[in-house]
Parts: sequence; C-alpha cells; structure tokens
Amino acid sequence: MTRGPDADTARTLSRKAFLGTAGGLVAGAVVHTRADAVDLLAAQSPTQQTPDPTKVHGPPPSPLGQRAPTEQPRRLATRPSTSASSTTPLQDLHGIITPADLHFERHHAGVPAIDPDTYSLLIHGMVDRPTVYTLADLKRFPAVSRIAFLECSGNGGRGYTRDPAPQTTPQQADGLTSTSEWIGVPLSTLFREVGVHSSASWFVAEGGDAALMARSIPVEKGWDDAMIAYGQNGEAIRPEQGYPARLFLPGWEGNASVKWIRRIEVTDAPLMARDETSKYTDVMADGRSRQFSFVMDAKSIITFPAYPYALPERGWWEVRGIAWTGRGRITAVEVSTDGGRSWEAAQLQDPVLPMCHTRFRHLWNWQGEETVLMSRAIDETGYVQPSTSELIAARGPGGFYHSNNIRAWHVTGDGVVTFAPGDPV
Ligand SMILES: Nc1nc2c(c(=O)[nH]1)N[C@H]1C(S)=C(S)[C@@H](COP(=O)(O)O)O[C@H]1N2
Ligand SMILES: [Mo]
Repeated sequence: MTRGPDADTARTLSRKAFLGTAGGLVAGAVVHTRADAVDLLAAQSPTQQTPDPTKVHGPPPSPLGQRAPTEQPRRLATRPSTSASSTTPLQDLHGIITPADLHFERHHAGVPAIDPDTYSLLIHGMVDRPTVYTLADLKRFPAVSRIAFLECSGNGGRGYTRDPAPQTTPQQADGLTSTSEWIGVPLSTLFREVGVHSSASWFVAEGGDAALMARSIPVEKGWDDAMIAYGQNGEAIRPEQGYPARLFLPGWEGNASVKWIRRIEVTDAPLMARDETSKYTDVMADGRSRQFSFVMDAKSIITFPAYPYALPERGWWEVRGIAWTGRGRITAVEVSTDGGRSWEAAQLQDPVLPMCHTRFRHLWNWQGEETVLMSRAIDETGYVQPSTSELIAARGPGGFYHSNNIRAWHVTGDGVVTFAPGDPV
C-alpha cells in the first residue's frame, strides 16, 4: 500500500515490504495473517474523542460540505492591509485545481461588495455600437471554459537571490499562483457585438474597486483568448477573484486580469496607467525598464519534499511539484537530485493543459546523502527555466517581477529540508 508523505505510518505490525524485498515500493505495514488484520483493526480503535465509527451512525447529509477537521489548509496573508495579498498553500494541494477558497488573492484596495443585480460592463471607444451589458446579458452569450493558472508577476521574489531564507515554504516562495476552471464569455464575442474598429490596437480594462485599477491590453489578446469570467470551479466566481465578473487573460501576468471589471475602452494607444508605469515594469541589468511584459515565463517548484518537511527515513520518495508557462504547454520538467550535476526527465501527470499548472513526479531513492533538489521547466517554445545566476545576469540584482529562476531544496543527512539557492553547483 502506498502511503501519502504526510501519513503518520503506524508501524505496529511486521514490515517486510520494501523495494527489493517483498516487492512493495514504499514501506508500509504488511498484513501477513488474519491475526495481524485483527490487530490492525484494533489499532483503529475508538478514543474518547472519536467513537468507533462502526458502532455509531454519522451525521445526515448537509446543505454545505466541510473539510475533514484534520485538514486545515490555509491561505497566508502577507500583511493586514487592504492593499495586500494572500498565498495558496501549494504544499497542501493534490492535482492541478486550486480550491476556490484557497486561490491566492491580490487586491490593491480590498475586496469590494458589488451587487450582481446592478452590476454592468460598459464597452466603448473605437467601436460601432457602445454597449452596456448586465450580468444576465453576459451569461446569455455562448460560454467557454478554460482550466488555466493565474500568477501574480510579483510571485517568487523571495527566490530571486543567491542567498534565500532557508525557512521558506513553497507557499511563501511561490504561493501567488493558482489554477481554476474559469467560465465566461470570450471577449472576442463581445468585440464582434460592439463592432471593434479594425484600426484599434489596445483596450483599457478598468475595475470597479476603490483602486480603480486599469490596464492597457493589446487588442489582439482580446480577439485571441481573453474572456470575461463569471464562473470558477463550478460556482460563481468568488468575491476575492472579482465577483461578479473579471477579465481573464490566459498565461499573462495576474495584474492585467482586471477584477470586478466595469469598463472596457477600445483605443489606439495604451493609457500609461499607474500599474503599467510605476509598477509592473521590470528593471533590467542595464538599468532600463521593460514595460508590458505580459507573458509569464516557464517556471516550476518542487512542493514535496520541501521546508518544513523532514524525510523520516531513507528509501524511495516521490519528488512532486508543479510547472507552468504562459507560452502554451509544459513539454518537460527535469529534476536534479544531486545539486544540478545531473538532470532526469520527471513524469508529467495528465492532464497537461496549455497555460495551466502541470503536475510532475519523480522517484528518488534517497540513501541519506546531503544533497540539493532542483527542478527546471521546459515549454513548447523550447524555453528553459533559468538558474538564479542566469536570471540575475539578464535582469540585474533589483529584479522583482517575473522571478522565474530555478527553486531548490537543500536536504541534510538527517533529512531536514530547507529552501536553497536555485543555482546548480
Ligand atoms: N480591479 C482590480 N483588479 C485586479 C487587482 C486589483 O487590485 N483590482 N489586482 C491584480 C493583481 S496584482 C493580481 S495578481 C490579480 C490577482 O487575482 P486574484 O486575487 O483573483 O488571485 O488580480 C489583478 N486584478
Ligand atoms: Mo499581481
């Protein structure tokens, strides 16, 4: 039987199933006789807190489900302020979908309360028919669904250094990325409805929160795969994610996916708004700044084993993580278990979707050596996730946005795992 890494393996019975012995891959409690099985069931016996579940009926069905009380994944708020963020507990998740209540948050003026009955979206500017859409109007158009990541371009700044803090969790390192199924109306449908002029080259998206956040987007993205999303993982989009509707731009920096969207102005020039001039521009090594760097570069992070986990024993461990890219599909993730001296192709777990978190897995037989674990993502354009030194050489020491350099985990001979510089030795 394969046990999860977090399982508290009760080894009260004989344990003979190790790789190379009884054929099992992972150490577990092996049941050899009927007496062993009776012992095992007795070990699950009731305590004062939890009565024997085979002796009492449980509660009836309920209108709203709850997590098991022993599962308490939490977003981590960076600082208590209205212009703040909270991170997804990447190390606690399975698969690729982020439960909506754990989707990271980033907002510049708190979460507004917007009445869906009076909500509207105005599209005007270089169009034939300026139009106001209600939420019901938006929902009436043919809908699309897309499973895709959303990442803040400020994600991962903590790893953009040759000397990162060892006590950093995956959530703290890279928790400003999440994946949802987004449901909504393609912006191209609305563009056709209002008759966007062929001479238009940009559109400005404006949010209805107190930040009045505005971003200029090349009009091609609107025709391509942009959407006005009102659904998230099977339900209405959460208030934190932009209820009742947001712009969603697959693969592009989160900031441009304007939440609580209330206005789109089609133009022939960018607005030069605050969030595309003083912020969300990237200082380069030569001191100049890069503007409108929309696409998120390929990136990956090992989420297990990772700080604060400690490997309890030698043997086979599955190194697990996520990789993603704004340029299409992840085609490979390579894992090094020897500090970057050698790299092996990890297994990609289906589904592998474009612009979406992709799971990778790699079996590792740890024999108690001190080492460094690393992963690097490769996408369908051939782009390879850079080392920290490579990225610093290109971007200079002051990089803050788009920090997609390799992440690494140092493992001591005792199995203690800490965050480490993403530079192969
Ligand atoms: N109206 C509005 N849209 C916004 C923001 C905001 O503060 N106001 N924050 C942006 C930033 S910086 C990011 S990273 C994403 C975060 O989306 P999420 O909170 O759904 O994860 O929303 C973007 N859209
Ligand atoms: Mo962001």
